Amino acid sequence: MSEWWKNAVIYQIYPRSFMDSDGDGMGDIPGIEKRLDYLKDLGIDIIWLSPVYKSPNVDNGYDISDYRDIQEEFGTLADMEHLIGEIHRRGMRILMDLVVNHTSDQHPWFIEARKSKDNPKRDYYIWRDPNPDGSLPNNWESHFSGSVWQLDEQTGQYYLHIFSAGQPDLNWENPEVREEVKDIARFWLDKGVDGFRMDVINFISKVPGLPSVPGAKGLVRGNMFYMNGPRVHEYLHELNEDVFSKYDIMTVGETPSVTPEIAHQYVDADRGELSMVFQFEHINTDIRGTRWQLRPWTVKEFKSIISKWQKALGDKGWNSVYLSNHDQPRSVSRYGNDDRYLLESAKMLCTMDMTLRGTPYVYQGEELGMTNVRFDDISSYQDVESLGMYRDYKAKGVPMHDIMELVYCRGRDSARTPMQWDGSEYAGFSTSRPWLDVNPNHTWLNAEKEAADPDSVLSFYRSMIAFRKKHPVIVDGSFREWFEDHDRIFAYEREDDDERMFVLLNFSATKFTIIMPEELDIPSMELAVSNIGRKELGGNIISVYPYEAFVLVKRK
Ligand code: ISL
Repeated sequence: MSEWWKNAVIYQIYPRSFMDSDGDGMGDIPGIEKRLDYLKDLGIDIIWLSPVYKSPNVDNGYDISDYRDIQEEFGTLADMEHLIGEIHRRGMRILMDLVVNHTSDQHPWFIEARKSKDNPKRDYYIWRDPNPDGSLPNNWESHFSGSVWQLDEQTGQYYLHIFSAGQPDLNWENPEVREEVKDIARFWLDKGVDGFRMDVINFISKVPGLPSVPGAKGLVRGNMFYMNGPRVHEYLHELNEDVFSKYDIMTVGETPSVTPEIAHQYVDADRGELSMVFQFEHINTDIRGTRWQLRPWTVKEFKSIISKWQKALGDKGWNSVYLSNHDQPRSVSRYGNDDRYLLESAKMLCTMDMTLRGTPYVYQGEELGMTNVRFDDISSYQDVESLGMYRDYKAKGVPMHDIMELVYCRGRDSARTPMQWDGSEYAGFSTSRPWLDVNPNHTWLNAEKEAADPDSVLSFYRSMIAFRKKHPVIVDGSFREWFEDHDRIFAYEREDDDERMFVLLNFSATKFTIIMPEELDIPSMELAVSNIGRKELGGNIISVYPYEAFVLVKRK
């Protein structure tokens, strides 16, 4: 089967924030359809749609109550079928988000399951009696604050929810659950979708007995007992054998806590599991443990992780390349400079994404250089994770100023403010006030303005995506890092039989001079990309400007 996904550029749409077609302040499927030409024009090959299924929206669609139907606010199943057709008509492909570690507590399976201990659906979920002393079954902390256990009054047992109580975990040990998942996958594949992004797919196998984390005081993350668990590969292989391998599709697993060694087990072609995974190591370089525990970020650590993955999943396996998504702060605010060097740094990050080996993902608005938002009051925020932290930290007496800073720099709503199409009141996203307010900077940072400006971030993305497609060395070539010990620049060389490419990225607001090693033979190379409008490099001694990025090429 061809591996079309290796050459592709993928664009993630967060449907509620992309485009509203009916003026209710909520993005929808017909809205997406209206903007398909924008994506085609950008050079996008594949669209990944965050969940659009029926959902009570405890976690914005990541809590699904009907996998075979569409959330009313987003449209109908017929709208979705039409969208799939329109995407294909433009020569693009579509991935759906398959969220099957858990369902919504409003899913008919769970409604049945909680009715009685002997209900036929009971074993679709994970239930435990309280301990004899009345304490919780174990000490695991939910990702969204509090315990992972919720007491179900009717039957007197607890059910497991790694995320919110509205997201009970499915019991994958039950073969009926696995058959249900296969049926859901087939349902969408038969409608023509081209694959899946699989939500926290490495959480599906729990260590038997669900042991408490030893030696911990209070609640702690039980990661080691459910991430990359004992049967996860068996389950994924089964899914692949029975369903995925029968279609010409791609799959990308969301897998927090994987090392390259673990990732190989998910993605190597001979394993028959997934096409690629999202690893988290490079985006965890400014946090410890959970997203709310900050630590200083360094270029050195960040680039060493990226290099490690480039080398490890080069010839065998495959990388995904991404800096942001609907769960992460805006990339330019996090790794670039969203103030004085917004333009330069957004383009620098784009240069990296489009020249690394792996499939690059652009998260909606990243191609405009959209930034984090700072709303004054917590009431402007909607994210279940941020609000959980807010309640917990407030109760613990953390100063309000510190809590809000965490919301600003780490909260997920920064990535979820509506897409900035133009400078009008609701950013051209909607004709009425959106479900989450627009970022006030939409008056000057928006797609309409950028489309008309050859020097904009948007124009740069378009040209870099086209550049990537013209240079197969980016997809197939080897990767060699240069200036490993430099604490501001990330530099690397890509090479195949036809071409040699050198990329230099300045991750700082500092201007400095570097001397290029003779071995690189810089004077023989041609300047192909510059994010600051450079016309030439000069010789081997180069003045590097703040957040500068350039790419040099040489045909062999
Ligand atoms: O620990 C984390 C955040 O504190 C992350 O690892 C998080 O668990 C991970 O990003 C999972 O995200 C996915 O599943 C969630 C959903 O809320 C996210 O939007 C989704 O991307 C539960 O379905």
